[in-house]
Amino acid sequence: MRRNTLIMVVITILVIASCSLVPKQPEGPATPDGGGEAAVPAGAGLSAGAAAIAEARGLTPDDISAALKTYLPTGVHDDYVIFASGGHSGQVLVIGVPSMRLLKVIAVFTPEPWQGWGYGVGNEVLAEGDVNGREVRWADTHHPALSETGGDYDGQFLFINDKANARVAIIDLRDFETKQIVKNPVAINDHGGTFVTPNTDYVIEGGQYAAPLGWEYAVLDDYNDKYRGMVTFWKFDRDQGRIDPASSFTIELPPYWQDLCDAGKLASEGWIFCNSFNAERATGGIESGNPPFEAGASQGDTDYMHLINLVKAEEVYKAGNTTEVNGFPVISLQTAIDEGILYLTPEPKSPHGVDITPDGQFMVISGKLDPHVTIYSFEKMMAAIESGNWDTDDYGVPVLPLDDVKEAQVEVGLGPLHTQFDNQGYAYTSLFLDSAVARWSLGGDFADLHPEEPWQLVGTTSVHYNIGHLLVAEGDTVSPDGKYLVAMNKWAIDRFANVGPLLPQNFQLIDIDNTGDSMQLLYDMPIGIGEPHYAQMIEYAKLSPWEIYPEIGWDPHSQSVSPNAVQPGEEKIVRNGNEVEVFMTAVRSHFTPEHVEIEQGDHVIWHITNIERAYDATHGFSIPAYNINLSLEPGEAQTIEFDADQPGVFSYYCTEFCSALHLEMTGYMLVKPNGSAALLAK
Ligand code: K7E
Ligand code: CUA
Repeated sequence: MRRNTLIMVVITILVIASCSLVPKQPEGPATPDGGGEAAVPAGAGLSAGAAAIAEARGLTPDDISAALKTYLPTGVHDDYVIFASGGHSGQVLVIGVPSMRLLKVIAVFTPEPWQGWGYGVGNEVLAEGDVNGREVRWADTHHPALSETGGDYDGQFLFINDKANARVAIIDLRDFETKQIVKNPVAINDHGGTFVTPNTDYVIEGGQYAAPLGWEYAVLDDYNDKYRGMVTFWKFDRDQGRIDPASSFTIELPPYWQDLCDAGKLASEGWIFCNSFNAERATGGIESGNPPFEAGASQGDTDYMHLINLVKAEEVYKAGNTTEVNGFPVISLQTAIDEGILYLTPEPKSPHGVDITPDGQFMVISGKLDPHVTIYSFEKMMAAIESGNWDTDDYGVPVLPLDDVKEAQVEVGLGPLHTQFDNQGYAYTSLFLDSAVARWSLGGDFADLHPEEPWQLVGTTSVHYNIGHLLVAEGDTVSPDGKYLVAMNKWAIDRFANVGPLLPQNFQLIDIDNTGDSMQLLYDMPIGIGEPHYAQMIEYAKLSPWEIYPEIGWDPHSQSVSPNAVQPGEEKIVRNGNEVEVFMTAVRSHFTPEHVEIEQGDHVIWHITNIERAYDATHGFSIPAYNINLSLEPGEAQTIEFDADQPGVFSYYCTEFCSALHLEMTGYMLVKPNGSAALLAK
């Protein structure tokens, strides 16, 4: 590994040296054929073989350096890992950086056969996400949030929301498995989640489309009175690795469409910020001659950023000053106003998201219909609250005047959406309409880190196409790493081979570690499942997942040894009336027992433990016709239950090619037809 690194460094130096001899290509929108740039000149410092490849492919020096920057020889691990939402696949994607290799798809809200998720195991977690008793086995995941300590990723847990049904899931990063799903009792859909407070005391789930709280009914004519927004604070119990709904609460908000939230940190710790759109409270109805939502919700020049005092809200909740919605404590809008929990301030033109600088001093908002980002000062907000100089909205919520709280505005380009930060005093904003990323300079304490004037556009780079979120390595924490930026592009169009009318999304890796103004595009990665919205990038060294489960007989759900663990030599089948209990082990290359004889109508409880201690020695277990399909990682114990209602002969077998004798890793489940035992006895 050390030798490989050395070789890489030497090659990189050679190539960089050769690149500097070539005039830099002007940056412009890429042409679909990707042509236009000169091929690498002969004698540019490459070996004869490499030069021949470069020439045959028409590679430019930039192409070659991009290839080298992302290439990892076999066995070399990535420096960073991305956790990306899987969009409406309901799952989470794990991607290595800089290689952009897909490392894993984590099953979350949706059954995932290769992980045995939802086919005998995982069902109880999936069932926690049932909505009003109905099975909902998909989700529209939007915003993953890594757990934080002191405002920095700690690599322990991952949270993610389901916009479609207002649910939140928790993934334990010791085994990358989903442990819990909570359904919001107050809201039927969400968007402003998940985000965590700096020590992960709370997981934030903000709403989106206003509706009567508690999934109630009210006609749209009553929108102003009966429809409401909300933000829920889920208390996280780190020891249990679970959200504790009994210590969680919601704040009722006006029926503006809360969009995204972010937790204050350092200077602003204890406060929460949520942007919103449709402060117009448009209710649509294009078919009745009303302005469509897209027009009605964009009439006004401003919407409202919400400032929420979480410290005060927690006090009020703990004092019991709440009402109940579906049995869940809610701080009413009036209480939030009376107690100084909620303030508003204008934000320009249909914004999307609020992003807080690493020091917690500034809140960045981009109006989708405004070419600027607007930067707010936390200090000025606090002073404005202190001064008491404000008007109120229709609901009596104080509205802090924009001029009192605004720090700066930077014109960045068309369709600005989301912003992240690096370690050199720059911010990066995605430009949906321009299909570009804008880099701009921060002010305040960051002004010393870069040569430019504060609050200035420094440069833009084109992406392909229609970028939504972007992410920088640890770029939403108190200490961003810079180095890499990933553009999460909504459209791919011509970037990849045509695979029919439904196209993948395009993640583009950009090197932002260059000093100066260049941002080099390195790599395009197609995302062929769902539409990822947001992602976070964590240093790989911060993760410490298990290689195998800590002890034989481990139950991943409880993260402890299962009382039903089966040790080698303890395999057996126990009958108790018409209940049959199977105690089975799996190891290369056999299940014990290999014959399971039961009778039609028996209730079967089947315990199975993978007793392997070798890294990667996973066994599968499937029973045909009974819809059972497990993945048993080394040490893992699982229990499945079913009624043997179908007689016949069923070969259970291992679904992982685990050894040379994997095909022999099988057994017979013989289900005697009803009454046959009685017949034989005669
Ligand atoms: Cu697609 Cu954050 Cu849900 Cu923006 S969100 S693009
Ligand atoms: Cu175990 Cu194949």
